[in-house]
Amino acid sequence: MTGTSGRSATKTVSDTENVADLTGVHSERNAAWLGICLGVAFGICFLTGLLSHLIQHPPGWFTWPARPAGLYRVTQGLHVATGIAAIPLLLVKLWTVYPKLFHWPPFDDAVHALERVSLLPLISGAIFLLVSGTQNIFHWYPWHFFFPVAHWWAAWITVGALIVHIGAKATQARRAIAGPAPDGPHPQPGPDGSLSRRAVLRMAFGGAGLLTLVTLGETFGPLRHLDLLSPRRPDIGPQGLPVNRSAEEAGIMAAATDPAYRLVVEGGAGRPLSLSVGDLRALGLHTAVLPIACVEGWSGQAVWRGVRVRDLLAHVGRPGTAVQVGSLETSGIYTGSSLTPAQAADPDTLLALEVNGSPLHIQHGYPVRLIGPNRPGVQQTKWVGKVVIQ
Ligand SMILES: Nc1nc2c(c(=O)[nH]1)N[C@H]1C(S)=C(S)[C@@H](COP(=O)(O)O)O[C@H]1N2
Ligand SMILES: [Mo]
Repeated sequence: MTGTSGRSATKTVSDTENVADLTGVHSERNAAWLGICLGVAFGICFLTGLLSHLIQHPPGWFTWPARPAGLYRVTQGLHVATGIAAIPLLLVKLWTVYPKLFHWPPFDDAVHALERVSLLPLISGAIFLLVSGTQNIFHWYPWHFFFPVAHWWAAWITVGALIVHIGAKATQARRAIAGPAPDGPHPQPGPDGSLSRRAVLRMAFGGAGLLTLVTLGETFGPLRHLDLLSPRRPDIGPQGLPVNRSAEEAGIMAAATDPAYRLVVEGGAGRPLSLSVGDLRALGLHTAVLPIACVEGWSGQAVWRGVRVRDLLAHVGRPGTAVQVGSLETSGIYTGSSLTPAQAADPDTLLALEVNGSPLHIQHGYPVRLIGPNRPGVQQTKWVGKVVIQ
């Protein structure tokens, strides 16, 4: 942070501690603005991620409503979009402040020491979250840890360190952005050709904007033709929907295409039932327009047609209860999901037999898949083999 201030040629290193360095590549004014934007991005990312975790692992006090139908699509879309936008912001912020990391002496007092130590979990945690999140979107797992657990704990560590950092830097940041820009409305490059303060900011926000533009189409329909970087486009795949996990990978091919397929319904008022697809159709089909919203941030809307779960519950004499749904896929982490009483009672929660006007493609869960409003994609169980009434 030396030598870039236009204040005085005789300025010394210790001098800069008191007077904010406001111009040039390492400007404190930039550091403050980037910090504020990163704080907002990480804040949204943290809260939406926490929400997604609670929905998938609900503690006793938490219930996630079935409505509005597209809410999870929005919160998880925001989670991934803010994470992606944070990548260029973080890179430029680190570039802006890195000379400070070599500041000597390393700290002035105990509070300053705490602030400096908290940079380690802050920077490494933030990098880990953005890298592992991006890898997860691309299904690239070069590591040997379980992504959701590692991402979850890293988020708490990073946010803890971020709170310490904000507490320590708030006053300095406020001072750095107060008043008009010190380098005027048209800042020039430095005498050595280095970028102006404004050019550095443009690079950060331009990068964030561009990355958002070429990935947000994975969930936001009007931008789908610009969706160049994200791995899924919401309208590409069999029956106009993307496929994350194929029938071959799930190992259900034989069971799902067996003409003797029966849906087993346990826990009703009478004996367990065994329903053919024809028996299911006889219960009456209903149509619902619902998105599949994956934790990875992509989502796709479709017209589903199937038996209402609540009609099935009424049929077996157990209306208003919670339901567990099991897949023909019996190993791994996608073997089923549960419905709260409110979700099971929703008129749009279906055991779907058709999508977009034809019977389900094997890749979309033939012969029966669960689809319901406001559920994470991972809970929209494909190849349903069993319904257990709780
Ligand atoms: N049985 C089973 N159901 C499943 C999955 C799976 O792997 N196996 N994937 C889930 C996930 S993560 C999502 S996002 C949705 C949509 O995935 P798809 O595009 O593979 O259909 O289905 C869900 N249902
Ligand atoms: Mo998913």
